[in-house]
Amino acid sequence: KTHDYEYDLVVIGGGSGGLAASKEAAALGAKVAVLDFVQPTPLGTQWGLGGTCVNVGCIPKKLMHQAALLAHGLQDSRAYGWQTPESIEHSWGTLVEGVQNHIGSLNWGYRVQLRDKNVEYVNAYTTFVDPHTLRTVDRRGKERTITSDKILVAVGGRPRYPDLPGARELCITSDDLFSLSHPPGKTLLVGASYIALECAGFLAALGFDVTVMVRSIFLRGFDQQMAEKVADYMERQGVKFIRGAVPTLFEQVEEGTPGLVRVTATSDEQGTFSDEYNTVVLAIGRDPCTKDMGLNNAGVTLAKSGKIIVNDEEQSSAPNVYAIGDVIEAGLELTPVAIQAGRLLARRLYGGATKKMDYQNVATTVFTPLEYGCCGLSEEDAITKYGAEDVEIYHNGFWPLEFTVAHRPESDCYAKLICVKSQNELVVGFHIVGPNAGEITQGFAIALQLGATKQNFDDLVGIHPTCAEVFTTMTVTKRSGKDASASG
Ligand code: FAD
Ligand code: NA7
Repeated sequence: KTHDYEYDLVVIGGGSGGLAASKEAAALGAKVAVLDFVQPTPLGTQWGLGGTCVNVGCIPKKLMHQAALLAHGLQDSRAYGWQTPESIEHSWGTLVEGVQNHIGSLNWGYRVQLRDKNVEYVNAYTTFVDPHTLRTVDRRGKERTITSDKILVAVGGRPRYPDLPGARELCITSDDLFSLSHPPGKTLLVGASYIALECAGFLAALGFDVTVMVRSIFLRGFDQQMAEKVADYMERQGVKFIRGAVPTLFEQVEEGTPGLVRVTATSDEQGTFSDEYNTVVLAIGRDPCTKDMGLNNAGVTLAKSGKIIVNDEEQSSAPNVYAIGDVIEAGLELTPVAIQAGRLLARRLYGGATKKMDYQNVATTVFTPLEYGCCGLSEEDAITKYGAEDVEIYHNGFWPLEFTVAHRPESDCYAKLICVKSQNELVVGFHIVGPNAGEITQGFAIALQLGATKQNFDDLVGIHPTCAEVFTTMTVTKRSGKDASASG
């Protein structure tokens, strides 16, 4: 080890992955700094330490999802005897204030943690000069050169803007939505990723007029039967979908908060058409923050996507430069994945550990009003991997007990297990659309990690009455063609 460098490890990016890695490395005795800088959105939105998840991702999203669940609860409440008025006002301002206050306390907490753990925090934008040398520029334009033995890139990504007139000037993204100072009003979401659907879901539940413009399919990469179920439910809850369409032009009709934007779009079916919205949220994917970082000065190879190519130890083509989180090619864009990869990397670098990050069987949940949780393979991927003949799919609709009294539909919720016949019905895919799918999926994920078979699920005794117990009593295979709808 060369002792000429100022630091053992400099982490670029103070988000989920970067903070976890830096704290772990410092705890193991390394001299560590974290360099984090948030470039404002075109609208000027900015935030504090903690990265995407805390400020403009998981945390505000889940809190607004909770606001949506409460709306559903208020609707159901009358059937349970609560004399809730038919029409109740929702205050967007109160919601945003509550959410932003919580985020503020988290930002503060992260700074305190870094100080307590002896990680130096520098609030500055960082670029590479060479593999061991970084240049930082702070808010006031002050420059500094920093050298480090090892460098970890954990800069994440930011929402992509389409190259269309008016997009940057008139549209917002998830980076602006959760702190929007005024109610969004009539809203268009462009894109059918989980971010688009989650935002559409909570906005509709809060009472806004919501439309989603879908280019092709819902939730690319996810099980398509489940994706359709999620979209179906949203449609019945009042979300409008324009399918097979893309925007071509955004024009200001009225200034103000909210203003009015005319969106022109095209689709095969409708040709060119337009409508006006108070708010347009672009959710068409995210780009890694690698563009102007001088990664080529360090000899770091990027994929076509702009993401960093790493080996199974998160090491880039430059031997002393590592990368974790949303910025790596072929990773998973999820907070716990970034955290786990960061911790394991720090332990390998400074703790003599050898354990590598396992990207298999990572569970995830789409927090649409009716949640969709999954772990393992989609039906499509299972069939590609094992062949249709070797895949056995067990499925069941279910009617949550809490839906009955509230007169909610019997056909909303659905569960599915994907098994490999030739491997003793090893369960390789777990899927559920229903209340609390996130909580349910988290628990069952360990069964998939431990290699559970369908027999293990059958041997499990259920907890009654729950939604999760559906997985202990599945008998109907898709192949049989038998009715798998909820039996009440
Ligand atoms: P980030 O958290 O993005 O942190 C990167 C940091 O680096 C940022 O602070 C950035 O400003 C900074 N930075 C960038 N470039 C530089 C530079 N050159 N110099 C200095 N600093 C720089 N994941 C889940 O697991 N569950 C969810 O429910 C969930 N919901 C989401 C909802 C939304 C709307 C979004 C957008 C994301 C959501 N995610 C969710 C994904 C999750 O937020 C990310 O996977 C996670 O934050 C990635 O962490 P990271 O450390 O890779 O990067
Ligand atoms: P994704 O998963 O990359 O999805 C982007 C969505 O936006 C998807 O529905 C796209 O439709 C749509 N899209 C992309 N470009 C356009 C344009 N130009 N016009 C209209 N619609 C468009 O997005 P995220 O970044 O939100 O998700 C990040 C990760 O989360 C992802 O990698 C998954 O692992 C989960 P398409 O299906 O391409 O037609």
